[in-house]
Amino acid sequence: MTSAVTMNIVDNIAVIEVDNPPVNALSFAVRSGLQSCVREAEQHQSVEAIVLSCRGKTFIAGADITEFGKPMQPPALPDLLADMDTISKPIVAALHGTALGGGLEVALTCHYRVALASAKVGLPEVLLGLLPGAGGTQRLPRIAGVELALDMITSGRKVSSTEAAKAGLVDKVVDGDLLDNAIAFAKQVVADGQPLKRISDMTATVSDPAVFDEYRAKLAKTRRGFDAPQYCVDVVQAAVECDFAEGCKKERELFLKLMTGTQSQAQRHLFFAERQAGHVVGLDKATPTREVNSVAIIGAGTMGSGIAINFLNKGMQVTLLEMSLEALERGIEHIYAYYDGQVNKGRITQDQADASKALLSGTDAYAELDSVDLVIEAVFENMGVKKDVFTKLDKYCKPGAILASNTSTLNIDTIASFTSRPEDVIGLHFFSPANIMRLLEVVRGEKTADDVMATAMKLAKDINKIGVVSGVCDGFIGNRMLKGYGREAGALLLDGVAPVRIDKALYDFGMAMGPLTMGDLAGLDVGYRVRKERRERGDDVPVTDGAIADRLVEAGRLGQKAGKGYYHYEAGSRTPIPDPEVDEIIQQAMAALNRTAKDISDEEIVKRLIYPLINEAALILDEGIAQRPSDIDVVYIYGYGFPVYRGGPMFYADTVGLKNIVADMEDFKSRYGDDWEIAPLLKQLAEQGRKFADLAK
Ligand code: T1G
Repeated sequence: MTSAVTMNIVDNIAVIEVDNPPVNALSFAVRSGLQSCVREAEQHQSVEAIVLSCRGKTFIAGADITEFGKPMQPPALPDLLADMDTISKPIVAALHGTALGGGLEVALTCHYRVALASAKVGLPEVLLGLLPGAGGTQRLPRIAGVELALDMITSGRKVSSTEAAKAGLVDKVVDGDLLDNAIAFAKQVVADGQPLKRISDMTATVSDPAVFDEYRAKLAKTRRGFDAPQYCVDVVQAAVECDFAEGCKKERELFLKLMTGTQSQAQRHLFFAERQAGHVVGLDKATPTREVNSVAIIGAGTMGSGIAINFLNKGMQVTLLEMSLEALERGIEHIYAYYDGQVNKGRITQDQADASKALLSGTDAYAELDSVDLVIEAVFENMGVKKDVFTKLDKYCKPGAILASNTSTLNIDTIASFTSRPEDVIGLHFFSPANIMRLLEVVRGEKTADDVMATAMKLAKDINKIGVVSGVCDGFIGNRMLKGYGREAGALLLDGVAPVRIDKALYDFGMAMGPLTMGDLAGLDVGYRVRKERRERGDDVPVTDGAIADRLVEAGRLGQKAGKGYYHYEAGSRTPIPDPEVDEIIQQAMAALNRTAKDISDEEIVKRLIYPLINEAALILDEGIAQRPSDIDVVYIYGYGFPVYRGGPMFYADTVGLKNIVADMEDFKSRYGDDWEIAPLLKQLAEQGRKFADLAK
């Protein structure tokens, strides 16, 4: 027994209880405590059966991820479970909360499972770049069938106790007191005197062995570049083709291979990075938050209506304000169409859709916003328009209302200065589509109040976003870093590298899509207007900046929305098709700028796009715009399609080695000029042989 695991004997039933907050992870103390308690119960004459339960909010939620990468103190989980598998007395697991990973593997080693109706079970190891490493890949197919096992293990999804019961994974679903029900179940098992239901004695069968290769082909598309999902299929197949011991050996071999690989280290880094992002440096965790039950969105365009859906989904009153009644109607129709689509896809019921729609109202009168708790402005990216909006908000909104801007680049402090309450002003930068993308940049103005920050970070969690704190600068974190990425894509075009080669190199690196396809998706006219405005106000914008993109826009090639941009798009299709007209435009631009084609490798293409992200991030960290390197990883994973299995730009930089990056950048500087000026922090860390991870806080 240890403090984390205790045992009491009640009416000849040994009740073993795990108490290791916050999620009863299988730390060394829990593993050793479980081993000693189960052995003691086996030896104890009066004990007829064992119930395994947990205190707190959940049954065991998995191995203790903080122990990964460190020497494993015995008993390792597979050894503990092998021990439990020899117990001759019935063991009943009492499941509540989320029995996940090693927690479900412990439960599967028990002979029976009793679960609260609200409980969920799952094997999410694949989301950490791993596979279940303690018999889960061998037991789950045996008890629940190969198809469900493949689904759960390759997706990592949680399954409700009701669905689990249907599959035979759970023996009884109960309401009311879980422990009482589990003890009663154990007593009944003793009374029935049936042979123990040991899963390792069962066999796993599959009706059509082709299912494995079908899964491999599907995962090669949906989980492109990830190793773990493919290995998950291999070990489930082993559960069918091998005996239990052999299958466990195969599982162990592949588990250790993944555990020591970069992909899992990257995904475990992101697991903690997402959670760390929620901690605001310098903000007391006890900072009170303001009540937010009603929200107004200014602007009923694509962003405004997408933002509105986030809050409607949380059951909040949403008022959509738009000066043009026609645009207001369009915005409301867009939102209604979203909910109708969700019903048609079977994701929500008609009643749920109607309830969400009922929370939505529209107006063109600012005076009607006098009682809302939060306003989010999502109007045209022009400071004059913002000034008009925030002046009115300051006039009509109640004291204490939070006034947020969804601006993607404009200065939040300037926007705050249009009001008499700059402490209530904050940036909430959503990413399009705003109801789908999980990233939310929370831009802290110079005068933004602590409780407004705390409220915004809590709100992000409430609407299932990942809030990342950003300071005030042009482009905040993500878009500011994107500038160098886009600049180099343009430079490579002027070096005679074809659009399709640039995009393929970055797609093969793991980006969701290449930079030029992304430009066509976002619309080339956005950047065109920004460069035009900057040139008109006399900013120094190099002629090479947008040299190709501007010519494309002037030729009416605005991107996907125009059916053509860097690529041609057939009507109704998003598939980019190389277009000779674009090649012609590139040739003209090269001639006009006296540029000649260069022989550039795919490796250099990737470095010339990814290293500017890393370099700009170093400047962003140095200026205190981002709180920590891992926050920048979260921004790029959740906002820009950076490959998850590379952990984000900063984690990736550490795996490449900062010294190597600086050396390449010095070479690029000698060949391509001052755009390759190396950020002082990057140079300093490289010289000191340090990593970005050393800056974590
Ligand atoms: N190990 C260590 N710490 C963990 C943890 C874990 N498995 N899970 C959560 N935490 C910490 C988390 O970092 C946070 O800390 C706090 O608990 C609350 O988490 C052999 C190898 C269970 C659904 O992948 O999915 O078993 O920030 O904010 O929103 O086959 O945590 O407060 O300091 O997420 O209520 C498999 C991971 C492991 C489950 C609860 N298990 N956890 O969500 O709280 S690998 C998992 C979750 C494994 C075996 C293999 C969620 C949750 P802090 P939280 P939540």
